[in-house]
Amino acid sequence: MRKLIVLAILTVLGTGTASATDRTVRLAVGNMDCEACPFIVHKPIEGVNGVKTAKVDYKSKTATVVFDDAATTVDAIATASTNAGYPAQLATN
Ligand SMILES: [Cu+2]
Repeated sequence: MRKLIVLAILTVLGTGTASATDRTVRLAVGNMDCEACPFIVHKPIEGVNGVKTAKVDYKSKTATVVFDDAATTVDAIATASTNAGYPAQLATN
């Protein structure tokens, strides 16, 4: 029973109203120093297999990524951004 409750909480936190395996995460993206950077970093992130949409915001220096939990991981997405020259990590707020 306790397991079920924990699972339910995780599901609500992780997926919102999306379907079961969709997750939305916010990544803090470093090295974005001009308005063109979001367009550059957007490409490798959306190129990750399993990523559905990526919204990269220059002002807040974040990427909001919707991805299929069964197909990829937050780490893989962050690595794709990092490899493109924009170190990314899970945003803390
Ligand atoms: Cu730039």
